Amino acid sequence: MDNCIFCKIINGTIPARKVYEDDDLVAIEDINPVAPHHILLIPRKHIVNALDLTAGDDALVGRVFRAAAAIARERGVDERGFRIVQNTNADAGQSVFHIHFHLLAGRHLGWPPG
Ligand code: DGP
Repeated sequence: MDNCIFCKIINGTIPARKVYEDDDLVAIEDINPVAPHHILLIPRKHIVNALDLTAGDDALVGRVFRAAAAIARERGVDERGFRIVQNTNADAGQSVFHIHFHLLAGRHLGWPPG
């Protein structure tokens, strides 16, 4: 997608601090972290948000969750806990319309979220 900031990060046009990548996804440090660990897991495929997922993406979403858990383990925040968040559309605060999953950890995360 020509005007997608995350497509540009994935193809290297825009720099980002990558913490993990494989054939299906890229994980980067969020530019505006709201927790001591704030990683964005971004599928390489340009999917807009949860409403744009198809049955063919089921395994991809599973990959994202397993990669997030691996990053949490690697950073030693697995025991204390972490949160995986996907915002879809305006009320949820989605600002980048290429699906991504926030991995948040390193502090107490309140519930319900804001
Ligand atoms: P959301 O509100 O769920 O759409 O989250 C978008 C996130 O993307 C937000 O936490 C800030 C982050 N972000 C936006 N632009 C960039 C960028 O150019 N680089 C990085 N690393 N993160 C970005």
